[in-house]
Amino acid sequence: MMDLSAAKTETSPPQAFDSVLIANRGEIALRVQRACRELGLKTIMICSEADRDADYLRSADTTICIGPASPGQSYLNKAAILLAMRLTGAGAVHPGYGFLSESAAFSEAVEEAGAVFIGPSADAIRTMGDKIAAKKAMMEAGVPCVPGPDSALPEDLAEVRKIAAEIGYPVIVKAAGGGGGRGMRVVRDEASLSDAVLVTREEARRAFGTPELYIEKFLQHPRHVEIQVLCDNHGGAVWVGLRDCSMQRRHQKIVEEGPAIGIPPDVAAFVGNRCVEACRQIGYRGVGTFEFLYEDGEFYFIEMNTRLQVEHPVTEMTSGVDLVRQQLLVALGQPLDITQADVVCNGHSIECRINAEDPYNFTPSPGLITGVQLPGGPGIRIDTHVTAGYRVPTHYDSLIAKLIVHAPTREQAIIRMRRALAEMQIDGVSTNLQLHREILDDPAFAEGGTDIHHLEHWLAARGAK
Ligand code: MV4
Repeated sequence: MMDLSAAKTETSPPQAFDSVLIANRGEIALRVQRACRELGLKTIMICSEADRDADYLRSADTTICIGPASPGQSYLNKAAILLAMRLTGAGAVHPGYGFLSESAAFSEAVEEAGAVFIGPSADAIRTMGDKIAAKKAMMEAGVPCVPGPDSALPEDLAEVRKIAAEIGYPVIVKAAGGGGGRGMRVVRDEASLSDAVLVTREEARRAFGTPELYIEKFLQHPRHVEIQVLCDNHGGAVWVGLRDCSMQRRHQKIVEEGPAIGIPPDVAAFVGNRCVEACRQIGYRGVGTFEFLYEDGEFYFIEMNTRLQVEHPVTEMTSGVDLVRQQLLVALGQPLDITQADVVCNGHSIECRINAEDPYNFTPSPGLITGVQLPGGPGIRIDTHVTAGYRVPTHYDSLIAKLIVHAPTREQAIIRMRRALAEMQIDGVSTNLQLHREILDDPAFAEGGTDIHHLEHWLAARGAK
């Protein structure tokens, strides 16, 4: 068992804990549980009725079934999770990604119940959830943003026309409550502006409970490049390299890699340092990701994610920083034991998200996994909760494994990923393994630096064959 006395005396006394409730499922629940184990923290895993027989739950010290399969009644059910916390005496809650990971209300409820929410403050979550407030905070901190006002669009359409004309078409109208690709509309000319604003406003009102919109220059061929940050509760903050997540389909990332190639190190360092400065200004705590569009050598901030991300292993492989361990240490009140100078990224890492889905039409393929063959050898990491005999439930995301490789160069990482994908086999359900093999053989991917539209164009061409 870890000695928590240092954490207790160093910082605000109520922070220390010796058990963590993992409010998530699947591979990320297992990832968090592994980090807890290494720190001597007791683990409490919640599960739904659909997950209760899964093998990965047996690695926890305690498992508690909190409700039916439907996410609203289990992994999104705040009251049920708070009850599980109380019943098990959990000292902290790790939300993983998705589900309640970016719910300010949940983090507040956890803290009101006397436990530690492993993540940033409810205030920080709320600010970043409001995309206008987030942009305003970033502009104030000197983080480069997409051209456009850092305020809500006025109701008056003549005013809106003036703002759009100043930015220059094409523009994009986005909902303040949106994010991740939800609630946005591209506007190519003034003739389509007012309809686009009115429709997006109504959608926003319905979907996000607020009609607030903002407007930006629409960038036509950017890459999606993101910067990982890590902050403690004592003013310590570092950025931990860049990832390129441009290989996506319908806002679902398929392949991620780090570092983002072709970006001059001084430019990356400049933007990384602005992100760290922004974190200090807003009193950010824990891990976070600054999402940028990168076009013609320039960075443009779009959103900040206040959670641990699916693709965090890419950064762990290149930097050697265990981000989940760091999350736990920060939540325990410890100051970061690394400075920016200690963060040195080496080599290249690529992650393939292995989904149980049809490799051509992308529909989910739940069911019984009858066989699993995992690749191994140098530079291979697999984050998965599945084994032969595991049944992929119908109710959740289709991610069943993350295959991550690390090698000295990008070229070698690609060769290693091809080799690993050739070794890997999953039987019983359809997976996108074959899709990944084809992507890794795509000459444009091998060249690198493809934009956010490349994969969808490539898929359309593949489908036409
Ligand atoms: C944009 C954009 C172009 N210009 N904003 C989509 C998800 C959300 N995070 C923001 N998104 C975009 N915002 C401006 N001003 C293009 C996208 C976008 C995108 C961004 C990242 C990754 C994939 C994408 C796919 C389509 C559109």
